[in-house]
Formats: sequence, structure tokens, C-alpha cells
Amino acid sequence: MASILVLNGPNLNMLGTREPGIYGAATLADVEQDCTAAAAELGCQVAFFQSNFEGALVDAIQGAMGVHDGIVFNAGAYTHTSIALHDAIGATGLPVIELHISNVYARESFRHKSMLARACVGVIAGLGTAGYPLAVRAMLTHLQGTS
Ligand code: CA2
Repeated sequence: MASILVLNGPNLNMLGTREPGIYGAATLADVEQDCTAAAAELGCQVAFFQSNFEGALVDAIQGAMGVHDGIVFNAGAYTHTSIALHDAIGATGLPVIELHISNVYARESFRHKSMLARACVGVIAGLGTAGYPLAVRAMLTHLQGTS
């Protein structure tokens, strides 16, 4: 059975508590519940990790090797700055879908650049927290096409 890691970066532990106009009302626990429900429906496994620390996210990506088959990754603001996360994705060779709750292209110009996108199989942005279970579904479809 395929296993997908849903990885969240800095400040995403704050979901549902602030800025509902941008990030919605769902908490990270709600998001994880939605992904678990989607995974049960699809017949895959899903695991979760969130950290506010760049190095912990690098460790989580490296640690996914041989444990998970793909990663759904909302790297938060590190998306726009982190060569280390780009390199970690490349080093593992695991398929990664970059995810954003907000439409980063409709926001400040510093959010228009992703350091990660070229190492990812695809990007989902602007669909709210509903993007997470969609990304789990898309990752499973990707994995089924490559197995
Ligand atoms: O839209 C996204 O998912 C982002 O990855 C979220 C990041 C932002 O830096 C990216 O440009 C786009 C920020 C996450 C902050 O999350 C919060 C959630 C609730 C309240 C405050 C912050």
C-alpha cells in the first residue's frame, strides 16, 4: 500500500487561529483528518509532520526515503527561500507535490518565486485547505502511473 507523507513548514501549526481570510478556518488537525479520510477512501496510507525549523524539514524529507513513497509539501515561507529544501527533495528522488493554501501568484511578488517547484512533480495553489486531500489524490495517481 502506498504511503504519502504530508509535510508542513513554518507557521502552518497556526492554521485556523489567525488570518482566516487568507488561510481559512480549518486547523492543521482538521486538514490531517481530511487527508486521513481521503487516504482511507483511496486505499493508501498517510502520515504527517510539521516543523517551524528548516533543518527538521530537511531531516523529514531524508527520513521519508524507504518509508514513504511520496510527499505533499507545504513548505510555507521556506518555499521562497530554501535551497536546502530544494536539494533535499532532489537528493531523495522521492516525488513531491508542492502545495499552497493561498494563491501565491495573487499575493506579494516575493511569493511568486518558488525555490522548490523545479524539483517537484507538480504544484497546487490557491484552492484553500481543500488542496491537501486533492494533493494526496494527485500523488497517488502519480505513483500509480510510475509503478
Ligand atoms: O499559501 C500557503 O500555503 C503558504 O505556503 C503559506 C505560508 C506563506 O509564507 C507562503 O507564501 C504561502 C505562510 C503560512 C502561515 O500560516 C499561517 C496560518 C494561520 C495564521 C497565520 C499564518
